[in-house]
Amino acid sequence: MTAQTPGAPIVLVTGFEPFGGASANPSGDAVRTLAAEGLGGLAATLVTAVLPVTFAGAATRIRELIATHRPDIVVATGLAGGRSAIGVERVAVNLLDARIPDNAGDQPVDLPSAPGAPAAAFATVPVKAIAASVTALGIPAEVSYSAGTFVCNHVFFTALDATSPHTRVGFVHVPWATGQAPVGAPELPPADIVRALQTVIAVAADGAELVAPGGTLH
Ligand code: PCA
Repeated sequence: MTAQTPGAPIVLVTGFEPFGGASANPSGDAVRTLAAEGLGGLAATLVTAVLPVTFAGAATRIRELIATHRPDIVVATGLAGGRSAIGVERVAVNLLDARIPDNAGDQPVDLPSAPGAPAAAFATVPVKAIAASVTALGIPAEVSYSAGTFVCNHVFFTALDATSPHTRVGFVHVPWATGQAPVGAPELPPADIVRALQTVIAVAADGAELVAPGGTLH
């Protein structure tokens, strides 16, 4: 879906369909809500898509979306079931190593995401500023240093590979939404996930990074 605002940045936001036997994926749900409700006042041309959880299909689709819409900002999102905080991914690796089959039954092992490309690439959105702004809303958020080696990482790496360095590209993993999580797994209210994504996009559009110590010790 596309909502036009002439002269404003073009923002591509993607989520995913359910996978791994689950009946819901909060990332796809949040992206559908964003398409319906907008970006909370940010002037932008919003393009949204819910991607299939297939290595081949998702990568093809994100390349097509980027070629068609030439976005200034790409924020791809996916579910990280088991995490309790919004995870602002800093690193995409050029590696497919699937612990479970994708929704097409493919299970690539130790293959590149983009043959010939470097081993890894960094997000080009201000990850520390994004995590701080989401945290300031009272929603748990952190910079994450691994988007895994499944379809989310593949889409993240592909989006970085398919765009020029001027494009701001980020990936955000979200926890289960309330009522969806397996027993004992952390959840966030769906409205918080949507609000967090609106903030991610606003801070990505602003572009300024926070200069502050971060990282992890292990
Ligand atoms: N999460 C998976 C794939 C789709 C999704 O929402 C991942 O983290 O790779």
